[in-house]
Amino acid sequence: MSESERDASGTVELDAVVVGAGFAGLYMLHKLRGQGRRARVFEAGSEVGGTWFWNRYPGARCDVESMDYSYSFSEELQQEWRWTERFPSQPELLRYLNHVADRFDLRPDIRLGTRVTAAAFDESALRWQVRTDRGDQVSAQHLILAVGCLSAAAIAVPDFPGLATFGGRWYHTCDWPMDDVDFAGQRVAVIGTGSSGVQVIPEIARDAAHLTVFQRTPNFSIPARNRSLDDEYQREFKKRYNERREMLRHLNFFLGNPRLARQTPPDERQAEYEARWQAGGPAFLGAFGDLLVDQEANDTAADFVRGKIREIIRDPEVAERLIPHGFPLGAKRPCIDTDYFDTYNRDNVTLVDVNAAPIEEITPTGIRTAAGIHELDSIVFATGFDAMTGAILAIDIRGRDGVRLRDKWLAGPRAYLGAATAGFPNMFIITGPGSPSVISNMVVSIEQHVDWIGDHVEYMRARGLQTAEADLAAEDKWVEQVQEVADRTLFPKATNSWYLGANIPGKPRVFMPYVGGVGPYREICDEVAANDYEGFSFTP
Ligand code: N01
Repeated sequence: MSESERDASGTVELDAVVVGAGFAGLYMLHKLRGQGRRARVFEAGSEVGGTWFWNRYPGARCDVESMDYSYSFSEELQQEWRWTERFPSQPELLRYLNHVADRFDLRPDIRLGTRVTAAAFDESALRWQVRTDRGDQVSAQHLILAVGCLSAAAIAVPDFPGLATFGGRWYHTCDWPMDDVDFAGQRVAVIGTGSSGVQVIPEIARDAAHLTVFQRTPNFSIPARNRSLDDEYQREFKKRYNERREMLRHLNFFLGNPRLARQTPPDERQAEYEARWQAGGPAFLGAFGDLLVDQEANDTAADFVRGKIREIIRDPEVAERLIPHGFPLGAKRPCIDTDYFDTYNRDNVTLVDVNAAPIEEITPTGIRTAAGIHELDSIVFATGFDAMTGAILAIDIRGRDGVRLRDKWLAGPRAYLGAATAGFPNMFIITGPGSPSVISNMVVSIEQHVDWIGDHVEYMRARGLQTAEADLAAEDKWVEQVQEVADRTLFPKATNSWYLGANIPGKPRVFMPYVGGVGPYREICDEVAANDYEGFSFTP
């Protein structure tokens, strides 16, 4: 930090502190710089990239297509960058984000390897006082949380007795070592069959002597049908890039295909599912407009996928154990895989249903379930995250009257538009709980939030306003609206999903994302802005 930015006490004075240097933090910094603001990003990782820095497990790949899962804010960037595959791998995404950091010269304002530990709103100065684990003391008008919804700061490792005694090595998919891990010749366990488990399982099965998968809830998974992207495809795509981006920005989640499954003759419905299964990817869920709002419609798609699982897996008993039941397709985040179900046809793979044989303890040499012991050399936890709130609450954030955010959110997160919370002036959350976030293309939602927050900050600067604070009434109304919209869908029917915080023992069960679609959400945010940020109070 330059000396000119420090006051007499050694505190650095800034316009904004941004926490996190993933997709959200990098663009937020670029935006603030463009507005002439002095901003610093603090990032706990030793490189930029956020989720794409930490999740370096074998097979880590995004399930949104590369051409769409990328920034649209720079025409030059989107024209220049060349993606190599339909679904981008973690290394490619990390290269992309490093390129963005260099191309826009962002690095001078990013402090890597530095974790923000505390932030307190100083009511006399009307500024945030921010502290890091490396002793930084920073004072900023705005605190912008770009910590991500599924963050390394909030990984979930179940509290199995005996883990500390395990003599082999253990890993979490989101805290993977920087060096390659060699499982050759090893007996390996993977616990968890969500998106991370579904990606890592086929990779480890290929390398290990034996893989045992510990499954609690079988998941729906659609084949990715990943492929390389040729130049011709990209040239054509890029000719209409802006049209495509505009369409993505205004997407209504439930209007992917206006046809309704319930009104479509069964043979045509099957043909539609088959075509989408063959095409691969998350577009399967857009097959019909009623799949996420009508249980009977959903059953037709879910049954189709169940049929596919039975077709792929040779052992009918194993197939039955892998078939999801009890929640609608798409209500828990569906997985997109490469060779996932096929992996269970291998001789070196065993599936353990932990509902039938619960894990009792981890011993020095393996995992003991109610049915016996599994001797192991390595254990991989693909057990997910304290999603959407964990990384925010890992920071000791105190607002007006010293109120801790952790206390305010004790019964679940509350944020106006999912972006600001009453009692915490000038604090913004990029893709926070109550915004479309994880039920959308994250990059589209990040860009929308960053632009909206940037405009909000600029609005305040232009009028000489010191603070902006979400009104409690506006916040309460929004939280209610998020719930109402969710209740019109099948999402809350998956009562054990991380969308509800159900994977974390003791976490309040509140449906966190806004599922009304990024288009309608954008309109609401734009209207709030056009009405002088209705729902916010300002101090001059
Ligand atoms: O985590 P998860 P994830 N004993 O919470 C199981 C994104 N993502 O890291 O379902 C036994 O989905 C748990 O079981 P259950 C994406 O948004 C994207 O896989 O709670 N098992 C579940 O099977 C995704 O949704 C990509 O009953 C236990 C698994 O662990 C999100 O990240 C790739 C257990 C956790 O699944 C999270 O995915 C990867 C216990 N005590 C991630 N505790 C792509 O873009 C938990 N489990 C492709």
